[in-house]
Amino acid sequence: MDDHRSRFLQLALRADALRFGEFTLKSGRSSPYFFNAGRFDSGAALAELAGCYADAIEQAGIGFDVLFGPAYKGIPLATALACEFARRGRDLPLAFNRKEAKAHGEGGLLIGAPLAGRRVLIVDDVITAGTAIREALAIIADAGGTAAGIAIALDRQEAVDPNVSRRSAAQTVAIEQGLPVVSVATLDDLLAYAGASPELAAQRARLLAYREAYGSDM
Ligand code: OMP
Repeated sequence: MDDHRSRFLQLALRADALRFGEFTLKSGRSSPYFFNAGRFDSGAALAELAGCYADAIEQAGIGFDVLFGPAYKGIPLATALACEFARRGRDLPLAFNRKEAKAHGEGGLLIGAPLAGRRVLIVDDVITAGTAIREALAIIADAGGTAAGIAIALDRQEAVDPNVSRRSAAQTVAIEQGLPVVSVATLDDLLAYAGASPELAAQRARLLAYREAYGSDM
């Protein structure tokens, strides 16, 4: 497993961002695990997380000009990543959106660097069915930007409708939009990690059953 993948999983478990139990997802599915990026709630945790994202993005070799963090969870992630790239010698423009348009002051839905005419890398937390990512793609198109790729921490590798196709939501977005989707880690990585970790041995069977029911075929 790539170093950034295991570093990320260790960090997520330590920060309690990755939890096991029974959780209802946005899709209505009942999941034995949940990833809550809000638990990366200190400067050190965000800096370490940003290092994992930056490694994954650099490994994928995506060309882009600006980082975009969709509200809300993408905002601190994209911001921390911009700081990490600057630390690595690359000062990138950064933008994010607000969920409700403001009629006063500077107005509008976008904050930060302009997206128009630029190749935009979306930075978000997790992909399940791909709904949040599609919303971000629409915001970028409306602002005159061109999406260059999507970077997420965790790809849950779920099929939108397993009875129709076992293609994951991330694969579907990648094919439909012709965009690279880079994840720091995937459910497969979590399963591999759990397989080698005695503390997670009990969780592995439930994760496997969930993947059997909803997982993609890749
Ligand atoms: P999709 O929009 O279905 O791709 O799901 C992504 C969103 O689901 C995230 O932005 C979260 O709001 C939420 N989510 C998590 O945060 N962590 C998970 O492990 C699973 C979900 C989810 O509801 O699927």
